[in-house]
Amino acid sequence: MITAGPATLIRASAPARDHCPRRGRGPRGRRLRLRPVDPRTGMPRVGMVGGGQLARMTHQAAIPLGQTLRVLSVSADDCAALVTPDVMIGEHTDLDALRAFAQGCDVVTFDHEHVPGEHIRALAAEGHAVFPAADALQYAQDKALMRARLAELGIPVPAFAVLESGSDPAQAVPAFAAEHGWPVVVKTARGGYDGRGVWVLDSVQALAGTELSDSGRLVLETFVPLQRELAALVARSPFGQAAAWPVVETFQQQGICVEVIAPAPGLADDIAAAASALALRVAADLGVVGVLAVELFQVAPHPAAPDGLMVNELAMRPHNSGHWTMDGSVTSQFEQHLRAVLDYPLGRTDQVAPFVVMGNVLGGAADPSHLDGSPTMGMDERVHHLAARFPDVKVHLYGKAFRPGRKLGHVNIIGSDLGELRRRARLAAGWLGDGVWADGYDVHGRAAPLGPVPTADDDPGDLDGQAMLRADRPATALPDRLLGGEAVR
Ligand code: AIR
Repeated sequence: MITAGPATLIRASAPARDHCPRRGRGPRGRRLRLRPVDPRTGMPRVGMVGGGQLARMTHQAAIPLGQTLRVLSVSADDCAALVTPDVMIGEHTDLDALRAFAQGCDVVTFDHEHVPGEHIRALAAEGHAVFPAADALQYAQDKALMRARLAELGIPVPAFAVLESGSDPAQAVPAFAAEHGWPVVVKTARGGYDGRGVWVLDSVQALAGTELSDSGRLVLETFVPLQRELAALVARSPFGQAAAWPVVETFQQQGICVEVIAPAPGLADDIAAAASALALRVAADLGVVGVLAVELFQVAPHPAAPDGLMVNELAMRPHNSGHWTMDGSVTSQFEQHLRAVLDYPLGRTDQVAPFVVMGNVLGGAADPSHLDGSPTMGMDERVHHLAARFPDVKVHLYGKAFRPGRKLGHVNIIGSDLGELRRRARLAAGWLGDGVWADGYDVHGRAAPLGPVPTADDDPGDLDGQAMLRADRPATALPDRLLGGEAVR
C-alpha cells in the first residue's frame, strides 16, 4: 500500500488506472455481469435502501454523474422520497419488497444499517450486486461482532464484554465495573444510533430505571478517558482502490454529532496518517465497498494504543462526519460512495480550503414555527434571515418534519479563520434549529450587537438593514462589511 498525506488519494491494492468492469473482466480476471443500465439514459441506476437524508444527498450527487438513484422508502414523506421520482414505498425488513426494489438496479446500497443480513445475502445469492456485502456490513450492524473482530485484528478498542440477551445486567454490569471501574458504558449490540441505545452508568444505582434487560444483546465497555473524538473517512471500491479524506474532529452533545472540523485542528501529521491507515486497513480487512467512517477516540498514547487512537464505531455508508465534503472537498462522500459501489475510479479527496466547519441543524426544544400554536418563524423565513446575515454559509436542509433533537439539516462553511468559521457555523445551525440567534442578534437590526451601521447608500427596504445583493450592485462590488456579516456580530 502506498501511503501519503491523508488528503491524498491512497492506493490500497490496485492502481487508479482505467478499468471498466462493464466491459468484461474484474480484478482477478473474473468475468463480471453486464450492468442493466437505466434504459432511459444508458447510465447506471443505483438502488439505496432507506429514504433518509443520506439517500437524499446521494441523489443530489447522482444527478451530475448522470445516474438514477432509486430509493426504497418507508414513507412518501421521507426526505429522499420527496426529491427522487424513482421511489418505491416498502419496508427494508420485507424481503419481497427488497427483491422488487433490486430488479433493474445495477447495484443496491444502504442509507442505514437496519436491513437484515439474511435479506442482503438472499439478494446477492439471486445475482444482485449489493455493496457493502452482508459479510462486511455485519460489523457495522452489530457492535459486539465489530468489537470482537477489530480486537482480533489487533486494532485498539476499549475493553469490552458481550452480554447475551437473557443474561442479567444487574449482575454483569457490577462485575464488569469491579474489573474495569465505573462508569460502564452499555450499548445495544444492534439498532442504536445518534445516542440511542447507549447508557453511561456510574453506579449500581444507575442501573435501576434503564431498560437494559429488554434490549437484546449488550456490549459493556470501559468509559474511555478521551482527549477528543476524531473520525477517519475512507472509501473503497471492489477493484481494491481506496481513498481517504483528511481526518476530522467531531463534537457530540447527548450522543449526537453537532459540529465537525476538517482537518482536525492541531492533529500531528503522523497521527493523522496513522488514523487514515487504520481506517484503510479496516476497510480492506473487512472487505468494505463504499464509504467507511471510523469514529475514533483520541487518548493519551499507551501500549495498547501506541498512536493514541481507539476505534469507537464503524459506519459503512456516507456519515455525518463527512457532510463537510459536500462543500469542502474535491469529491463529496456521496459522490465517492456512488463511484465506489459502481466500481468507478475514485475521486480526489483534497480539501478545497484550509478549514471546513460543519454544524448540524438539530430541532430545538420547540418548533419555532409553532411557538404558541401559530406560525411565528417558519424555516423558510429562518433561511431567509440566515442568507442575509451570512451569505457564505452553505445550507443543506433535509425536508424533515420537526422533532426536538432531530437532525433537520446541516450547514457548511469554508475558509481560513477557524475561530470565525466555527462562530458562524454555530450561530447559523442554532438559528435554523431553534429560531434563536445565540448571540442576541436581532433580525430586524434594532438591537444587533455591533450591527451594521446603515449608510445613505443602503436601500431602506433591505432586509434586516443589510444591503441586498442586487443586480445593479453585484456581490463583488459590495464592501466587505456588507458581505457575510464581517461587521454583523
Ligand atoms: N442515518 C442512518 N444512520 C444514522 C443516520 N443518521 C440517517 C439515514 C436515515 C436517517 O438518518 O439517512 O434514513 C433517519 O433519520 P431520522 O431523523 O428519521 O431518525
